Amino acid sequence: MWLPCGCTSKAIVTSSACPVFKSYFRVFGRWKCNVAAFMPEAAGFEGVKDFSSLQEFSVSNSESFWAAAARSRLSWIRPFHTVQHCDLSRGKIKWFEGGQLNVSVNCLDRHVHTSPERVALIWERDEPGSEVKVTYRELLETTCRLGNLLRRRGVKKGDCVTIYMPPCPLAVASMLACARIGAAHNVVFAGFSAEALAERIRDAESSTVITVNQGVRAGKVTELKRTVDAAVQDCPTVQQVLVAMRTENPVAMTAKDVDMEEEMLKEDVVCEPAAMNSEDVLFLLYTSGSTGKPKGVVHTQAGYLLYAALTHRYVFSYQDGDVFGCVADIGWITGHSYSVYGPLANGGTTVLFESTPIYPDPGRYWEMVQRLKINQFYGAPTAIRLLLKYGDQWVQKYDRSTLKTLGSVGEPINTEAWEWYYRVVGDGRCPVVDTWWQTETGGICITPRPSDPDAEIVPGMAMRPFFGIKPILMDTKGKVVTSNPASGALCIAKPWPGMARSIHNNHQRFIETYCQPHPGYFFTGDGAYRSKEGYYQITGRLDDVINVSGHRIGTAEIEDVVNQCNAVAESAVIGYSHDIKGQGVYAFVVLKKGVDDQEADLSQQLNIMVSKKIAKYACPDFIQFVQRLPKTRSGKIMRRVLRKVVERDLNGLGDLSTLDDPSTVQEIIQGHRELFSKQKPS
Ligand code: 6R9
Repeated sequence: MWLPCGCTSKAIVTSSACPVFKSYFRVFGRWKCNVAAFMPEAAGFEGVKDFSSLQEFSVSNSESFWAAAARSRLSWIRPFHTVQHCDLSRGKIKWFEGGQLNVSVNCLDRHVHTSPERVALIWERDEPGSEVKVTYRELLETTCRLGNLLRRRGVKKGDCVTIYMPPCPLAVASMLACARIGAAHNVVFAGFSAEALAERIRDAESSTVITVNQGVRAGKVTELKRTVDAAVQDCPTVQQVLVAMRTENPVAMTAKDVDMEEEMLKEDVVCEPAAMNSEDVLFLLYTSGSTGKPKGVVHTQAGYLLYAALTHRYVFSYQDGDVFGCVADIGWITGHSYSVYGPLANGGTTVLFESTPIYPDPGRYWEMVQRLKINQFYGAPTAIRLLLKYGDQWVQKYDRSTLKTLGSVGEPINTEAWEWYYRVVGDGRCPVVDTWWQTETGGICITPRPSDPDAEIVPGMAMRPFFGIKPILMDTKGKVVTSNPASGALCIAKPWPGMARSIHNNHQRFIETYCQPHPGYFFTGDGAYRSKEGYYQITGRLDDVINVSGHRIGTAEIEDVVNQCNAVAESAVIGYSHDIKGQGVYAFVVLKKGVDDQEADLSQQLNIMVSKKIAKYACPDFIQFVQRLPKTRSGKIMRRVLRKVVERDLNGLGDLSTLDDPSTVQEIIQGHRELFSKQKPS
């Protein structure tokens, strides 16, 4: 399971094989002599002469490194007295204690002082060519009005506001308005169903929800407000729903609803920022784990913001004046860190992408790059694989000469997609950074850049740890593997400021999931391979989490829904390798005795249930009805066997002697063949 996937020396792009790295070297080569030009704080770090020694310093002198970065890159209301106070084995993580700051001031006010008319947001609306630019001054004013409105309507420091909106300036203003008044936010991806939304609102105990009347995506209108109405019925804590208008179509308003834009007009454009402690909660973001219940990952103020800002600047070589194009939805951590917090903390210009890669046609991204003059493009392998299939002409039609860095995130990027991204999209000019990280890590942890300007980049490998990150591999006996090459469970040996602090209302689950598997280390749940050069390649999850188009979903979450169907006795869901989505969802379903529903009807019913209770992306691509599931004598479903059947690796079925009844496997193999021959995945 930890095998390196296709990393051959043939695929390695070295500086000599590839002209981009030579030119990169020429442009940035000078900092080799002057590391302080690259990172001003480094002038005060003893013995730091080049990138490698800076990385080493950041790990071995992490307190000095992070203290210097926090002092120079954040604006503090009150300085911190303790850099870090952490004990990973007990799940205790505190950074910059004693310090007070306001995240919205760091993202807005300080830039308004220096360049109020600089563009903060470019809202790339679904309708191509209708982008809206928002300056720092405008974004601050909108945020203040909204902050005042929330305060007037009773939202207090420490409350948690749920935001159910597509990427748009008002969504960003909502996040920042919460930060301004000291409330936490809980952004829920606007593709989630009413039930999934309700579960997250309840767990976050929100009394306020912010939404829009309707969403618009790929030319289609979605009834977001109606979804909120349905969700709120099951959420006794909700007292008010603020509704903004994304389209001109009026929607039915209930007694709880507030016309957000109308009310904002009544508010002042100045809003006193709350002084927040470094370790107060900034936001919750729900993500999937290996149980059926999503986890509300907790991030706090100063450490998160600093880490998002530093990674944004250095991984992508972001320079002042650049236009940063992260196409992730704000409902995911990538949207939080690299559409909102990182770029805004750096005073950058960031794109909010509302559409899809193929709307109105497969040239959408590159037409946007040309029109908005995007300098850094950050997207997901699933989209790259999809676009690759449409052919190079959709890319070549457009001028991409502004591009300087291309980024990839969310799942492993296969060599073919990486090469296409590099050669066709980037014209062989732009470094491609395959960035590994998680909702829990807050920001990018393993990435080819920053590194020495002439350092090689290997396709499909995240490669090198970011500043302050010390990755290690654990073997199956729980011992740290020190040799290379090696495979193992990926852990991080030291705390860093951007890491999650807890799981909302369940700190014990935080400890059990991340701290206890390998005491003293942060356990990521991913497997990795380390090459003989010491480069990391992520090989996938080790737990029952699958990754569909870069979106995490727990197999247990899907099973929970499937099992709710009256006709279903039990089920087992696994991920399988999918050409475009990275992983697809494959469900094995055992029906109750005596059920005589048509399988096709049942499949459709199950798909509807999953999309209604979770989201469309979680729907099974294949549903195989089976008589029995392979189980051990103690009754545990052997998903390993099911995976091998679907991977057609019958030689790899392994030891079946612990199975209660090995003949089930033959039935399943036969059923799988039949299903594959008659059904195309949806
Ligand atoms: C940022 C984000 C995290 C999981 C992570 C891993 C997978 C993310 C990856 C990658 C291989 C990369 N993942 N980046 N796998 N190479 N460059 O995606 O957060 O939604 O929490 O997912 O995604 O399995 O553990 P999140």
